[in-house]
Amino acid sequence: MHAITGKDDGKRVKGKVVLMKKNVLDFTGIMAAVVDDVAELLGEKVSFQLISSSVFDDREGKLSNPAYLENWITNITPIIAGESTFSVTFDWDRNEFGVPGAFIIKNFHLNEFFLKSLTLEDVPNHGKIHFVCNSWVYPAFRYKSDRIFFANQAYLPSETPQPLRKYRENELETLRGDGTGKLEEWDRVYDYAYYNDLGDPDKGEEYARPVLGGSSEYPYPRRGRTGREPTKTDPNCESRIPLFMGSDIYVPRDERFGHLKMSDFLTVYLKSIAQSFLPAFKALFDNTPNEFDSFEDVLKLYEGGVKLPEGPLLKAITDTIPLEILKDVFHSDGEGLFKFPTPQVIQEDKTAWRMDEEFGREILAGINPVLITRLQEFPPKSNLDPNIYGNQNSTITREQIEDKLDGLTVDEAIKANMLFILNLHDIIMPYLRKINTTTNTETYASRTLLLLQDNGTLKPIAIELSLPHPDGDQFGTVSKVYTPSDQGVEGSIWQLAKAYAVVNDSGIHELISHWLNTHAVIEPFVIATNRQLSVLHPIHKLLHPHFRDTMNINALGRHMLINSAGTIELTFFTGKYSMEMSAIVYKDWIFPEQGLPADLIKRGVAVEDSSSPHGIRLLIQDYPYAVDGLKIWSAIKSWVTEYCNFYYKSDDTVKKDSELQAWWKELREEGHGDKKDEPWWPKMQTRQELIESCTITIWIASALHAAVNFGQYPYAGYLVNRPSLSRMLMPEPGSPEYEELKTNPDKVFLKTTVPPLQTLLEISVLKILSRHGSDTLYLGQRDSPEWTKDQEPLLAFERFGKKLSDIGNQILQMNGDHEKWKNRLGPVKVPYISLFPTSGEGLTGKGIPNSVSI
Ligand SMILES: *[C@@H]1O[C@H](CO)[C@@H](O)[C@H](O)[C@H]1NC(C)=O
Ligand SMILES: *[C@@H]1O[C@H](CO)[C@@H](O)[C@H](O)[C@H]1NC(C)=O
Ligand SMILES: *[C@@H]1O[C@H](CO)[C@@H](O)[C@H](O)[C@H]1NC(C)=O
Ligand SMILES: CC(=O)N[C@H]1CO[C@H](CO)[C@@H](O)[C@@H]1O
Ligand SMILES: [Fe+2]
Repeated sequence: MHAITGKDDGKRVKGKVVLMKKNVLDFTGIMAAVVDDVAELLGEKVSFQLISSSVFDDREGKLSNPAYLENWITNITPIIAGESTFSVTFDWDRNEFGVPGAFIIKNFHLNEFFLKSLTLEDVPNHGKIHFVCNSWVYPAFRYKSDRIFFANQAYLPSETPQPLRKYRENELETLRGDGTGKLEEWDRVYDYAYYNDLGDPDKGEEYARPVLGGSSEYPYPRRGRTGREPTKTDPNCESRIPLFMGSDIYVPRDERFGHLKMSDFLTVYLKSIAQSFLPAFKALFDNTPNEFDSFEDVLKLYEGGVKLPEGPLLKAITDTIPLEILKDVFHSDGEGLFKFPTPQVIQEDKTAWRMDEEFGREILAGINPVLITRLQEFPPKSNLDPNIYGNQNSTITREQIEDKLDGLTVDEAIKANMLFILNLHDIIMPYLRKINTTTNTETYASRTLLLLQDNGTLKPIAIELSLPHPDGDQFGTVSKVYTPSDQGVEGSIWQLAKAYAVVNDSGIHELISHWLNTHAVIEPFVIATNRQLSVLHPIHKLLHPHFRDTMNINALGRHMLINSAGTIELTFFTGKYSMEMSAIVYKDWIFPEQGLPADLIKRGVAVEDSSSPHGIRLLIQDYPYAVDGLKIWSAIKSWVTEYCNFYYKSDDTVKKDSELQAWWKELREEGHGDKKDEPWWPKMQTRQELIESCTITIWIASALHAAVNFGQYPYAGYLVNRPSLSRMLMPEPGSPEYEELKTNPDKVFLKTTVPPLQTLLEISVLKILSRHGSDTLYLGQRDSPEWTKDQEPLLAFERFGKKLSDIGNQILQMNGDHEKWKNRLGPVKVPYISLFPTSGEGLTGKGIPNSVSI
């Protein structure tokens, strides 16, 4: 018995344990209620042993006797539903044991539970000690080494108290694993693998996909290793597990979505779409004509809804998907009617998306505002190898555009920094022949020229659509240039030209700006950080919130979205070449250029200028993504600077930090191993390099991802505005479609760009991927106020939060000043809030979560 007297006898330490019961999501997708009664954890079911940070026992810190969960404290109102607090009392004679720095926990119960924290209220001569845990603790027999948690005091490796050093090293070894075997649910191993799990060659050759990563042909960032066995057909490919078992894909246990409602549902949402809706949607279009006839037809998806036909498929949906989800995702009545929320882009005005001004604005403030570059020579040239691709330079002539330059010549407009280009030609052209001949999409490579007008808006002045030459690549392109028109057939052709340019932009957005440049490139950072930086390491503490749920969403993405015949292949013009093309683009990925200032300068839309607030001056002043982004970037950078300077007083400390050096080496040589020989990697020899590298990492995981993710439904939920594939080429005079353009241009537009089945599929997925969960943490927030013990970093973090909230206010203020900032609202009247720092739950179009988690 641990009878506690009111008086401290110096031989006992009382603690509070917060843990959460296990919720499970069963395979039919129904949220099962709580499995465990927490009272079952009482009575020697869970043991705790403190480890001294100041007194040795042999070579390691001295260990206390086991203590067990005592009474379950029910008079504390839990912060989060499901949390339970227990007391625990340790025999701890301060003279004999000194100060606790870690503890070992053993779970002798049958089930795992989620351990949140242990707090020792009053350690004699020391005071409170807090252990942030946030980890699933499985029954002890599942582990090869004891589960250990450390107090929230950060230490550089060389400053770690001697008694904790061995524990620190052992824990990292556990997390690294031994590189062999199939990894299981309870495992915590972080390891690397190639993207060899996208295809399913055992199912047939058409489902095989090349291995991405590990070759110079298809370089790629690494993903987390699962250790699943190879396929029968191809020993280099990993076998896939059945689609419905998405929640069984291995990720290190604590990388799995937490236990709260929204996050758990994600798996079910995606699974429902892949497994149940797709067949049902297909059935729907077997019964009805296979095209939308008019824009009103499309609008019905949001207004009246679509009715799925009665039958086994509908029954399968209603039987397997909980009504709560059907209602939540599809506003379904549970009887076959599905309705989508009206995307913001058509909430105020149903036709404004067609205006040239809105087309230009979305290049600066839409969902892919990261590609526009300044035109610095005319005609635009190609960087493709002329020995292979012939002449790929643009065919746009001065004569075609000079009447649109407000009286300037082309050279004068270039000199005045007024010409810009959305140049997707080089990315797409090498794939175009394959796409056109082996997928059922047909499209062009595109260049869009834009003029910056006096009032700060961009006007598209020419769109060049190019195809590979029919006689062979070496003959270059067959290109055609379209210029604006709002009259008759020419006007309809111009609308189509814009749509083709958007099709290109949509594919590049999803595969490059979104998947590759945020989701995929960040995963190696998650893995390397967990393998090489101890939880005690200050840089681990800095970066960890920015990795939350990333491995899990990426694993789900590989399982259900970017896999062969998955949603992305079905809905984007790139078809089965989607991921392969992103590997080609990764060849040009340069880590230091992912930081916003460097990116803007590289694209020529900003120049260095020490007199400007962020050290650079924008050449398009009203560029909402860049204006808000630079503020966020600077806030992150000051925060990271203050934090790093607290722990690293000199460059020498950076050089001599053994974990930091091992981390950076592994990140370059393993995680981004196909880029290990690139000269541009920061060498991690100075504080400056550390600060810049951490700032870029946090920027990618938070703001960059938010800027390209949460506007997806608001803008592309009305797929007519952001079509992602095209099924036929531009109508030529004399063709039946050209005649139809004269009488029914909208029908031709829809036939060209928006197939109903894929549309339903895509907007369902976009809706899911654009929403925030109820437990999302935004930039400037942490899950525990006691994430570190160090006061100065805590104060700096508070300043960071304050700065972000000021930035939010500035964003709202600028959005209100329509006269001055014409690109923030635009004809569609959707304010630019993609980089507004916080958000509530749901489809808000704003908010910067800490991490790539959806
Ligand atoms: C494309 O344009 C560049 C720059 O004007 C020129 O150097 C190059 O020779 C052109 N390429 C071909 C194949 O004509
Ligand atoms: C968009 O890009 C794809 C592939 O990268 C290309 O095949 C397609 O032709 C492009 N579409 C347009 C309209 O430019
Ligand atoms: C910006 O200026 C152009 C050219 O004068 C004009 O056509 C356009 O309507 C203006 N846009 C706004 C939002 O005022
Ligand atoms: C414009 C173009 O290149 N179209 C070609 C696309 O592929 C089909 C099938 O090979 C050809 O017939 C088209 O000429
Ligand atoms: Fe995302």
